[in-house]
Amino acid sequence: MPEWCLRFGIVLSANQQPFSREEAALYTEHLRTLGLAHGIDRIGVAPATVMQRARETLHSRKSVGLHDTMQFTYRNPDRSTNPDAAVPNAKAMIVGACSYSTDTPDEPTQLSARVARYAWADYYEKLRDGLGVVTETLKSDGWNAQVFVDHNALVDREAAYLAGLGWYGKNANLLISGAGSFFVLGSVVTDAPLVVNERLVDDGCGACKRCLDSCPTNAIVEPGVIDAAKCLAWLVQKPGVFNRGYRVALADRVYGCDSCQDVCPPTVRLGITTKPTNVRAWVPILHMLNMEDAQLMESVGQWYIADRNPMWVRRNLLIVLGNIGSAEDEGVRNAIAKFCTHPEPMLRAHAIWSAARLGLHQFIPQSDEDPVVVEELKNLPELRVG
Ligand code: B12
Ligand code: SF4
Ligand code: SF4
Repeated sequence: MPEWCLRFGIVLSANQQPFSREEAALYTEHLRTLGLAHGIDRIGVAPATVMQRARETLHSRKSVGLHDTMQFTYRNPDRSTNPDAAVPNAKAMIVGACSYSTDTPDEPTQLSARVARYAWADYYEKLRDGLGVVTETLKSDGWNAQVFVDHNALVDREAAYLAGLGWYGKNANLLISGAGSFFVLGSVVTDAPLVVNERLVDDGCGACKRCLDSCPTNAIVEPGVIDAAKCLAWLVQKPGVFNRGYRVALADRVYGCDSCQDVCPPTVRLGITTKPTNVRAWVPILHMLNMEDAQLMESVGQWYIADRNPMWVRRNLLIVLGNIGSAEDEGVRNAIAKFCTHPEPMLRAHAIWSAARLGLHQFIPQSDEDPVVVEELKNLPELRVG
């Protein structure tokens, strides 16, 4: 029995139902305080009813193809919007937000590719740990509870919105009130009858539309609506040939994209920012291209890589090489030469694109037997200027 319960003379275990409203409010506050004390920056509580709007949005976006080939929460919208499917008789979702805003470290001197902020460190771990403490407390009081962080079984943003943590920005991210969008989100779904939020946060974007104007691929097709087929954050994760129309726009990004948040006034002005310790904002391109599979996968840690296949990381790095490498650099020339004759056609194809961008036509084969490479040879890009 927690000390504070004894203090209030309250017994709050699952076999002592029903709670009075006052008891539920005290217990809810206790859990919130616990989460905040364990590293979570913001906590709210949402009702665990079906998230109807998110369900309809998932279905409608899927029906017009805005999900491209993404699975995640789109795989089964009726499940990912139903907390009851996650925990039987669910009553509440305790939603946590952890900031991933960190001062930008100095730019490295070696040729490097950019990593999006949410992957500079494992911010999800901190959130999972904090929500884990809340879950263990609920369980030890006899309730059923389960953590969902970035999980296909639950839409995190809508849960956070319903918990009153913030509003949907035009860039589709959830902006935490007074702190912007550099936050990862997750929930504890529980059958404990907690006091849930009843006040949703009003839109805070107003007339601003900076994110729409700054998206390098015009992927924000309407305020709050992303066309995944154009969004670099998805294209770097999507398996297969990287859409030729967006390779130049990828610029130096190897994983994720921050453009629509880096320009967002509340996000850059109000974020809960910490000093950069143990963060990795860039990765060394040539060094990574020379790594063996196991070493490469270990070095990308928690990144989402389709089928955990290192080929997709190499593919992205090769495109970045074509965008920012120099033909004068011996290391760049060696990498392009090596990958233009690589046994894997997918990698040959992207190396050939980069070779053409850099004017290294001496490494481009005249012909190839693989259809993916043949297609690439038919569509060589112009020489990069600048
Ligand atoms: C699929 C997915 C993606 C996809 C698609 C993103 C998308 N916008 O749907 C891709 C791979 C592109 C992606 C990219 C990113 N993602 Co992502 N992604 C997810 C995932 C797995 C599911 C999201 C989902 O279900 N989308 C479905 C649609 C229906 O949701 P929605 O766009 O939010 O739709 C709502 C709004 O449109 C709103 N709405 C309705 N009407 C209106 C009207 C107006 C005017 C507005 C503004 C809004 C609005 O209601 C809709 C329903 O809820 C979640 C994790 C999870 N389990 O939830 C993480 C998640 C959403 N991603 C996250 C992050 C950090 C990112 C990136 C910032 C990473 C990066 N730097 O590269 C980018 C941001 C890109 C962007 N601008 O959205 C965080 C978001 C945190 C936050 N503060 O919002 C999440 C929650 C992961 C986590 N657990 O922290 N992601
Ligand atoms: S993540 Fe990048 S590509 Fe995707 S909507 Fe934002 S700015 Fe556009
Ligand atoms: S850039 Fe402006 S419009 Fe876009 S999410 Fe931020 S405040 Fe809203």
